[in-house]
Amino acid sequence: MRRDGNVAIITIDNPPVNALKHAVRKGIQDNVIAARDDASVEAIVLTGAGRTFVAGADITEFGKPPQSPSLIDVIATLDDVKKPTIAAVHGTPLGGGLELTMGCHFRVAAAGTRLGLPEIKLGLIPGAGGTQRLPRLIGIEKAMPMILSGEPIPAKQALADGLIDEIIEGDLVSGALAFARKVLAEKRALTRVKDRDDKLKDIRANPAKFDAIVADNSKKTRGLHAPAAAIEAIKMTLDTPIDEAQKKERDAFMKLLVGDQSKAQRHIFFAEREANKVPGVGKDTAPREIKRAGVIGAGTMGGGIAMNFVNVGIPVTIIETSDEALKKGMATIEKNYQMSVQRGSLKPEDLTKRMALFTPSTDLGALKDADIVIEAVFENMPVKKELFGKLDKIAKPGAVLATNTSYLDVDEIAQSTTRVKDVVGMHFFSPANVMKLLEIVRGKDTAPDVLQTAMTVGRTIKKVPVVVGVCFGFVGNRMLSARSIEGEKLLLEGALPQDVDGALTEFGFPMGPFAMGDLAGLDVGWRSRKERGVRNEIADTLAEAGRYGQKTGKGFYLYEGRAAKPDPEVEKLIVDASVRMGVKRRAVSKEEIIERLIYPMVNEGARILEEGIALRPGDIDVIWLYGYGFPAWRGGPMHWADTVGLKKIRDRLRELAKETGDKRHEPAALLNKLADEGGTFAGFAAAKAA
Ligand code: T1G
Repeated sequence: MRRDGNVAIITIDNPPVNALKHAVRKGIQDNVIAARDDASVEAIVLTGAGRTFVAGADITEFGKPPQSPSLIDVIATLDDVKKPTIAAVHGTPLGGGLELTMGCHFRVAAAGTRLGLPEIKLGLIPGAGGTQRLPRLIGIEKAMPMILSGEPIPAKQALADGLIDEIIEGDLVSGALAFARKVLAEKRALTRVKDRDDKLKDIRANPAKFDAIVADNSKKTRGLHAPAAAIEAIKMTLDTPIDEAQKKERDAFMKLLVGDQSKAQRHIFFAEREANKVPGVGKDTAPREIKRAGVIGAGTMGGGIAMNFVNVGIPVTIIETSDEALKKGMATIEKNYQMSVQRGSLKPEDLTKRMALFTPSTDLGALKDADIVIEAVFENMPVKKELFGKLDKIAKPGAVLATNTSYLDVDEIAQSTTRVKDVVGMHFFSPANVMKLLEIVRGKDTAPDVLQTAMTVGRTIKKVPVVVGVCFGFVGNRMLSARSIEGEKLLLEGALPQDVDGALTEFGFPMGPFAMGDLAGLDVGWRSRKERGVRNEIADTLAEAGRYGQKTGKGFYLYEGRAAKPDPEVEKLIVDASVRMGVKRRAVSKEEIIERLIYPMVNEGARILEEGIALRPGDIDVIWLYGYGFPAWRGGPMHWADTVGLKKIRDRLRELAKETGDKRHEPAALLNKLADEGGTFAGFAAAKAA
């Protein structure tokens, strides 16, 4: 704390994000009391040093014995200060940080500040008054979407909504001091947020409006506990005195805190940040400068990849083999942007600006100035090697050469150039302009600064980059094929597509494997299997019958528009296949379907860790969350396996291996070891990190 005349300035300084650990809470409490009781202090400014005001409670303290004062105590102390208190915020005041500001009479923010209550993303609800105070400041209609989405709002909107009182241009603390003196000079009323109800009057008179707001805001909450708890808490603003309501809010918060869902989502929070830490690629490894990108291929993947760069203002040279293919590719890109304009998520003038950043060409030579080139051509090794050979002669020295291959050997592709150090895999997921995951495939010769560049580019284009090693299918697709093989076997043994998909969507996936196959197109997998000389009896029989999925109106399902309906023809085809394959059909339970689909994935995940293809179990979890829709509230396959128990999974796999003779089910050595020791993947990760 320091003084500026009659104003006390309390500065929180706990890098990197001023998290509210115990010492910080105590420090605020002690200084607020000191300033409160000092008659020469006429106003108090609370602010934060470093890159942001308080970004929330200290998540690393969760689950540990509570230490006093709690955040609620600190806010209650602020509530009772009878002189103006002003929170001066910048960066990302989030969660408990925003709740702290709502203990003050006024809030001012630096331009560019983003304010929010993201607790829902951690499977929690605001636990220090946020569900009661935010509606009092901005009304329930504005507060509900903020709390249920967890998304922050910009300062301009916060000012318009009444969350903050002023935006400070220039130095924040000087602006806050000027604001404090204005309040003193104008003898402004010191209304505590907890006493505000002007924004609640209307809805208290028409409580039915509450349900309408809930209906508007509670989509995509299937299986989640926190959204319902948040709605219940916000509802108390209609009729429950705030002190009582805050107690109930806290109880609901504590109940979620000890629940599996929040533990899983907190695991993912830290796993995502751990994934940025790659051995041999330190903070001192500078990325190469990327001012212009090149993309080879303007098909579904190439077009989506190129859009990512243009969306963040990086110009792209996009190459196709013919004018016709180029025109088709560019038309698809423009159509995608027009859909965004129609949805209102893109301004028409921005569409024009983005399209202007593309340089379409059929001349590979046009890539000579690109700082990074990403190849997204047909998934065929000879084609890729020939292309990288040509690229090697065209690309400028220091250009990063990346392949978007989904399965193939990045080292072998690199060998077709004279600059193996500059070659890396950048595996995007379809639709590439939407899916957040980016598997960065580290070749045996890939230079550390090339890896750093690929990761930095990944974050710049708003992806979640995860570094993996070279093997067939890398991490995600390798585990996916373990699941797909089981899916096919379950159909032969007695399940139907809707049974398997139903079990996985109930488990929390947005879509099951067979509906996903129909969306991606059954012909894609069929052609690639034919090339590799392998066969999926049922999927290939469907494709041979011209049933490619949604694009032909029938696949595993019959499609009326986008609605999938079970098709008796498919059931007959599956039963015939069982007879043909000599498999006696039987009833298959949901529990068995989940075990058969996910246990082999976990087993493959353990092998992937043994081989060092993935650095950490958490990396695998992040890959499955952002690439394959694994439910966040289950924390990813490896975290989920720990909640089930590795011994249970190992023992079931052993049984399966015995029953089926399928070697793939033989438990991985790491799984065996952890199961025998009563260990967990989390424990394995901690031991490795130590
Ligand atoms: N607690 C502990 N550590 C945190 C943290 C937090 N709240 N936030 C960030 N870190 C660490 C992070 O692990 C990383 O560590 C480093 O800070 C930089 O973070 C009662 C109970 C603020 C937008 O959910 O969203 O308040 O890896 O890499 O990209 O109602 O961090 O370097 O060792 O993410 O610039 C609510 C969480 C908590 C916000 C900055 N708050 N944080 O992003 O940096 S619940 C949140 C973020 C709560 C109350 C409840 C982001 C950020 P390391 P970073 P960034």
